[in-house]
Amino acid sequence: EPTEPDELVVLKLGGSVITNKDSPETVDDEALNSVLDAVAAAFRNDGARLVVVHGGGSFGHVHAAEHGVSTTEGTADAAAANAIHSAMKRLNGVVVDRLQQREVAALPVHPLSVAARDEGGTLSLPATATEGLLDEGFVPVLHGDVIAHAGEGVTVLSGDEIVTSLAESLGASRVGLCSTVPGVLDADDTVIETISSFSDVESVLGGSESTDVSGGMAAKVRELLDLGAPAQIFGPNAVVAFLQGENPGTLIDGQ
Ligand code: IP8
Repeated sequence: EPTEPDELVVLKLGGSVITNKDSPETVDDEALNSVLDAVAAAFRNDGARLVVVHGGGSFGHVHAAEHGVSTTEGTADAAAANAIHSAMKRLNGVVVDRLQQREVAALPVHPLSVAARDEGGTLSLPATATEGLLDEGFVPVLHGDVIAHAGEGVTVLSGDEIVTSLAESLGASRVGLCSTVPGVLDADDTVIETISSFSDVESVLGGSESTDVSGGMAAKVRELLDLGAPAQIFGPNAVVAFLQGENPGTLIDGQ
């Protein structure tokens, strides 16, 4: 059935979907345009609430690697931090502009300006700005970024962490992750339809817990199982289906 007007949907566009990973700071125009066409076609500005989050791809990750910055390894070098942040803002600008060209009321929200981690790495991402924009009928577009990290300078905040945090704080009804793969794949490369506990997929994804939150499907599935909302992982061709309330790809629902 179609998305209810008061539903809040969080949609993440994977960095490797919308950029060309092999070439620094290159948008994959065809892929990005087709995903944004799908958002514009399926999203109704009339009361439906949508938050878009995107990853870094060949923008943030190239600069983060160059300066040795990750979700756990920080830098106190302001120029390095700004190189990563500026690259992400350039990608974010492209996404926001192209959504506006498609009559979607998109506006940027930059995590560096609002979020931080404590000494233990626990994230605080106040949703005030995002929620205020939603209430005014805008579509907030957030991005992976660098943020203050107590004792570390800045560290990387991944798009997946933003999705999990905002889904909880805003009480999202549904979460969608648009990835380069059509879902979570089993040993025969068949899309797994539903995952309701990690033991369902432990043999396929491996049991070891990844320490890098932005690395690996196993860590992603674990995080999504803990969410209060159902999540879907699907490929670029399934954005319309997801926004129309269908369950493409893999449904991850631990509740
Ligand atoms: O691509 C990280 O976001 P991700 C973005 O969602 C940066 O892991 C700054 C490298």
